[in-house]
Amino acid sequence: MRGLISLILCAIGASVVEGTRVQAANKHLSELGTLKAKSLPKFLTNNPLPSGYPWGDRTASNTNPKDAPSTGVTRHYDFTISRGELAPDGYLKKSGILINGQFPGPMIEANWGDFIEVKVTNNITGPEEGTSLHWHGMLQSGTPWYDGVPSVSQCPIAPGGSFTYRFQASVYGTSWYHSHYSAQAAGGLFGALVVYGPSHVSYDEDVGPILLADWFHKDYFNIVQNIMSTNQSLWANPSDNTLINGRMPYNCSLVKDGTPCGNASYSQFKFTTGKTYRLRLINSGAAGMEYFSIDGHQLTISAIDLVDIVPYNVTVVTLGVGQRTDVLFTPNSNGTAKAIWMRTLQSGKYCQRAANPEGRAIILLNGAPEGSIPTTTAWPPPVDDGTCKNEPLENSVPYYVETLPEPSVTYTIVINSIINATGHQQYTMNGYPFMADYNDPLLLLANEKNYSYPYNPEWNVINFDRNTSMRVVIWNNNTGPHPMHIHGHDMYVLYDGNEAWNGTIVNPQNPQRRDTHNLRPHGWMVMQYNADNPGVWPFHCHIAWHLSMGLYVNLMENPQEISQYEIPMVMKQTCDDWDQYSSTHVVEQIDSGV
Ligand SMILES: *[C@@H]1O[C@H](CO)[C@@H](O)[C@H](O)[C@H]1NC(C)=O
Ligand SMILES: *[C@@H]1O[C@H](CO)[C@@H](O)[C@H](O)[C@H]1NC(C)=O
Ligand SMILES: *[C@@H]1O[C@H](CO)[C@@H](O)[C@H](O)[C@H]1NC(C)=O
Ligand SMILES: *[C@@H]1O[C@H](CO)[C@@H](O)[C@H](O)[C@H]1NC(C)=O
Ligand SMILES: *[C@@H]1O[C@H](CO)[C@@H](O)[C@H](O)[C@H]1NC(C)=O
Ligand SMILES: *[C@@H]1O[C@H](CO)[C@@H](O)[C@H](O)[C@H]1NC(C)=O
Ligand SMILES: *[C@@H]1O[C@H](CO)[C@@H](O)[C@H](O)[C@H]1NC(C)=O
Ligand SMILES: *[C@@H]1O[C@H](CO)[C@@H](O)[C@H](O)[C@H]1NC(C)=O
Ligand SMILES: *[C@@H]1O[C@H](CO)[C@@H](O)[C@H](O)[C@H]1NC(C)=O
Ligand SMILES: *[C@@H]1O[C@H](CO)[C@@H](O)[C@H](O)[C@H]1NC(C)=O
Ligand SMILES: *[C@@H]1O[C@H](CO)[C@@H](O)[C@H](O)[C@H]1NC(C)=O
Ligand SMILES: [Cu+2]
Repeated sequence: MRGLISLILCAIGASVVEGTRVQAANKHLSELGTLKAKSLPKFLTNNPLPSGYPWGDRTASNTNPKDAPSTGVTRHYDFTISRGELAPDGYLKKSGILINGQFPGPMIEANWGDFIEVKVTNNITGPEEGTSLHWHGMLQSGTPWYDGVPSVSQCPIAPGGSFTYRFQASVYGTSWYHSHYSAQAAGGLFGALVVYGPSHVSYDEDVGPILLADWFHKDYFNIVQNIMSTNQSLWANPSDNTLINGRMPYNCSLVKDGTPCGNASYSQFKFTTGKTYRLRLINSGAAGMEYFSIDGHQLTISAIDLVDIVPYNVTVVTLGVGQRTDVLFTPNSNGTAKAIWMRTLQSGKYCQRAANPEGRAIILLNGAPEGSIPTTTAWPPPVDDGTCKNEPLENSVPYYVETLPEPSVTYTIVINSIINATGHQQYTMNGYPFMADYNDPLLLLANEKNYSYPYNPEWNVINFDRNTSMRVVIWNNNTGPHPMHIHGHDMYVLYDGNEAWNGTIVNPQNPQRRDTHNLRPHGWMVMQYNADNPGVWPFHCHIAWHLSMGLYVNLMENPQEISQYEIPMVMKQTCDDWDQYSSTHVVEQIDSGV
């Protein structure tokens, strides 16, 4: 009897301690998704220019969004990257990767044309890892070495080291940044990046970023180890939950191993009927496609990636990993609902592997009290036709018209998934999986006029040399969907389908442009981009695990001009530091490295 009582007391004691630990871990969550989160301004006001806007009299229609003004302003950020305990859904995950002790990482804000300068300090310990940050969608014209891809534009930032990125916010809209070192982003190493610019639509309030992401209870390193192992029963790694702005209570009755669970909350938003809100949707996940919707309301798409779109309505917005969509949302007063569900659903046979595919957040209408739980009904989910397709190209018309040039070369890439001779699964692009060499960044080699790599085909370089506009036909010869992302450019998307391309371009007078597009399982896409940015530019699938398995090529552009760049000394210093570190420590490169 005494034994039983002390057992009960002991269990109560433990649960209080564990509850406190969950709460402590939750202190790392950012204010995003809480009622404390501030709505965003139309622009940052500490440098108003005479005409009233930081970008002068440029508008969304009279100026190419890539012709940025020179504002002379630099926005400074100081990031320290560390491990930390994280339980955004209440399930106490052992270790995440945080920026300044925060998850998701701090939002970066700038006006169109400003420079963004971020000092990044690598404080990842227990165990140590290299790192680097990529600024998704930023063009890096004239600064390709600050693109943040280890083995391509830089050596990793060694443990204990710092590195300062400095680049222009030369396009405007909604984006994000994330680690490009192995799958660290899946450990939480990402945040929103917003560039204010002219608007072609009107709205009352900018709600700011809404990050949609799958969430894994296992450490990212563990998952990559499983995926890269030869044990096939470890290859499927379903996500455990789906977060909106880093929050979504886990169903704790699913916990079977005694892990502390609880004390998590939904993200909440306070809206008023009749007002129009701008929501900046970002799929910051590792693998799962997201279908975003708000019960009972249509949403008006106004931008896709960093490109303004002629507005059109949808009920469900499709976002592959890495993709963004800005939508306008006007709560209506139909019915009596005081609270509405916002939802993001990972769905579709090939588009996700999710144990809990639906993330939800609460919209409180017209002053409804905190804690109100909606009872609204979801839109019917998208029909699972197995394609994981984006919004139809036909519907997505860029607001600023850009004429498609004649391509100077048409190049075909075939994607295959294979099991190699040692029993590992890999993805190949034209026959080869990518494998990074952290110590020898391709851009720095090209700067030394070393731009043919016959000795190492796994660096997967396609040298487009002096071509002026490159058309690339991609055939996906496997059952995986692949959100294909290009660095340093946006791409015209000319075709997206289940059948081989017959040469017909969708909206040939003004094709859709974006930086990430979903390639369908067993499907085709055709993209084209202009040689306006000499460099070595990654083109890859944004699904973390596919990238780990090598689904990646480097597009080399104007190598002669790369050799003319005066690359800052800090790039060589960072490699010297990494060489020093890697010659005295074991660097466990368990995947492609990016
Ligand atoms: C929340 O945390 C407190 C300790 O701060 C604990 O007593 C309580 O049981 C926790 N609730 C849940 C649902 O885990
Ligand atoms: C560095 O990481 C350690 C361990 O995670 C942490 O205790 C410490 O606060 C971090 N330092 C900074 C400056 O963030
Ligand atoms: C493969 O993984 C499964 C699941 O963890 C495990 O039960 C099995 O022992 C492993 N097989 C080998 C050969 O390691
Ligand atoms: C939570 O999981 C349990 C066990 O599978 C299930 O019975 C229950 O319906 C789930 N609750 C919710 C709200 O999904
Ligand atoms: C709300 O009312 C408007 C105008 O009557 C209608 O167009 C819209 O479809 C309604 N929405 C819902 C969710 O019923
Ligand atoms: C699009 O949705 C908005 C907001 O719900 C609505 O006001 C507008 O009438 C819709 N437009 C069309 C063409 O359906
Ligand atoms: C198979 O792939 C793994 C993982 O990328 C790699 O380490 C291994 O060397 C490859 N084996 C062969 C024979 O290429
Ligand atoms: C190019 O760089 C690679 C990797 O450092 C090196 O092995 C090769 O010798 C270099 N080629 C030339 C021509 O310098
Ligand atoms: C264009 O790219 C192709 C494919 O890499 C290459 O063979 C060709 O030489 C390039 N043409 C020019 C003008 O650089
Ligand atoms: C497509 O995949 C099949 C096997 O799934 C393979 O036999 C065929 O060679 C592949 N085609 C190309 C062009 O790689
Ligand atoms: C080519 O494909 C498009 C769809 O992408 C179709 O509408 C058109 O009819 C096809 N043209 C021919 C000649 O097959
Ligand atoms: Cu993929």
